[in-house]
Amino acid sequence: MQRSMDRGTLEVLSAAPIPGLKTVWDRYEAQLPQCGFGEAGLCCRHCMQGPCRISPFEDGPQIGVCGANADVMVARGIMRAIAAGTASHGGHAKHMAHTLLRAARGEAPDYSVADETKLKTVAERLGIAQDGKSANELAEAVARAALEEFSEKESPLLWAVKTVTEGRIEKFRKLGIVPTGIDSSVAEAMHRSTYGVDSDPVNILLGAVKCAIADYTACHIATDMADILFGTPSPLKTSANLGVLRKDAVNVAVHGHNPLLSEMVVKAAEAPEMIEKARKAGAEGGINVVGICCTGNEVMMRHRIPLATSSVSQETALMTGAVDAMVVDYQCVMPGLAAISECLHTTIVTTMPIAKIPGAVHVEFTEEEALSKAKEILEVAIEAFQKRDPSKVKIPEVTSEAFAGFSTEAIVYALSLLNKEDPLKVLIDQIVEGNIYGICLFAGCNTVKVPQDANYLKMIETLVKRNVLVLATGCASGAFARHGFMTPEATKEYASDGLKAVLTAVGEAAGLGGPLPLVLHMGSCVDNSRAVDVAVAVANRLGTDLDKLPVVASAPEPVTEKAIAIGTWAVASGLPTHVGVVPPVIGSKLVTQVLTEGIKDLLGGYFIVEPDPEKAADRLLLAIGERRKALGLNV
Ligand code: BF8
Ligand code: SF4
Repeated sequence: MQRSMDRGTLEVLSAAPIPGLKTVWDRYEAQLPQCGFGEAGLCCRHCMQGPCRISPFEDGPQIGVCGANADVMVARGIMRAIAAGTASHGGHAKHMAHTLLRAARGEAPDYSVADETKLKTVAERLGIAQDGKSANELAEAVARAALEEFSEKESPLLWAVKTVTEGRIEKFRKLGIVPTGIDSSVAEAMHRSTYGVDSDPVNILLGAVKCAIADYTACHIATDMADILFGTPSPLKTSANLGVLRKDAVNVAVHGHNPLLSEMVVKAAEAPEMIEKARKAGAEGGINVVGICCTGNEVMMRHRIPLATSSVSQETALMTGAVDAMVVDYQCVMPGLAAISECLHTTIVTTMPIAKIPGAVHVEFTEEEALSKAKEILEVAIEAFQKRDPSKVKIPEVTSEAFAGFSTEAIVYALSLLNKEDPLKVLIDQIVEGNIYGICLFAGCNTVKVPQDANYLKMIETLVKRNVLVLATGCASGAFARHGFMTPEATKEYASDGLKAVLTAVGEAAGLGGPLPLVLHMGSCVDNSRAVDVAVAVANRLGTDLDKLPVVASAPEPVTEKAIAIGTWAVASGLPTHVGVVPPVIGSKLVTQVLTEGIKDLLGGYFIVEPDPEKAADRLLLAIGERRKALGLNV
């Protein structure tokens, strides 16, 4: 099977400096054929009377030892995946809120409020009084409000109810799925899905959606905290793909998710004494920080740090022989990296007490000593650089220009240049005219099950020909950035006339001297919350709800439990949401029916499961068309 569509990835895979290194693709092939029960969601290990499997054929067992049938097993499996995703985003968000609190109290001196405007906006949204409060006092109040969201409260999660439409909240209330705590929702999902608790599959699915709404809350908190601490992104130009690694510099790849770490690494790499140390070690170009995965997106959109590669191809960065240190925090960091680094000079630096890797150097990162820890990490990188073997360095000469940093605020600002009083009207008018047929948010990962990026590339081509405005986050951003789709040139080349005219008008008003990029980079996976903010603003401006808007979402190459959680809250937000890999639900007709059809009656959103990217794009266009028709717009 073709492994990737990315030239950088393919070049490294075909001509790695050390032959024989095994990657995710080799390990996947070794796993084939994968377990059919697992693929269908028909196995359960929730108790020690198991494992139980349900036969997809009528003559095999149809219930587990305890009596759980296929519907219960599949629904419980999905619920646990969402709980794990929520725990991950929640852990990230909590970490950030704690840091903001410590920064506000002067206990984390390397962090401070970088964006007071955002701080005030968030405080106002939460109803926190601002009179006479200093920035630190306000930050403390906001951080405390965020931390209160984690354990069980007596009231709904503030970040959920204050950031979505009233119509949504009303629907959630009616269904009894308004979460009252992020961590408590995870705990509830685990409780409900353990041996002998909830065995009504529809009730389990509603519980799963409730947990997914808690996940949304966590994502939104993470985005807000990051903006307050590090600034709200605005558009900037950088580059992407493995060609951003440099022969003449100490290459440090930041990989993982939380900008608390990557921000400090970037800052430390700019410190004159660190540059000097790198030069003394023989790296004339100093220190070159590059990003991988979501933390890469975070520093890309705030500091122009180039993006080396994305999740599925993370090992190829090491295989160039040019990465001196890969600095990781948590999530989407493959354990397989260690085996590759052992064959090279690269040091993997783990930094979090909850995420260690045998064979890595562990430098425990603390908020209290953040910058000095980041410098310690760079020392490790400089030391590794001195062991780099130039004969084993093969950096593909592949880079694409990429514009990043289209936060909600940046998008609204750009629109305001065309209509100061009512910026959203610009967008709404274009939707009404059909110059923007609809909006598609691409999110999620790259998977070994699809030639890397293939689904993204096929889908975008069809969508932009039909005037669909494309937003992207996470590894979806990475895919489009690496292929040159986040450029004005791509707009000129691929967008159809209506879309091109809109992107050009806004881009020129924003002083870009040309169109906006074809794909607007909205950030990391937690920043899917930014896309919701845009949609909510449009819905509120129109006095309607999210499930009426011609807005859709797609995760064409999803991998993680986090992606399942996000996909589910996209559906809860009212969006038709495409997934390009069949999730482990097909073992239950009932669960499949509820998630792809039945849920539409309850929440307006629904899943579209379609592995064929061309058909998927057509189905998204149909979903957009259906909504346009209902709004009385031309189809
Ligand atoms: O949170 S898109 S592979 S890196 S899960 Fe992971 Fe998927 Fe990438 Fe970021 Ni998101
Ligand atoms: Fe089997 Fe039920 Fe135990 Fe699951 S919970 S392993 S289905 S007995």
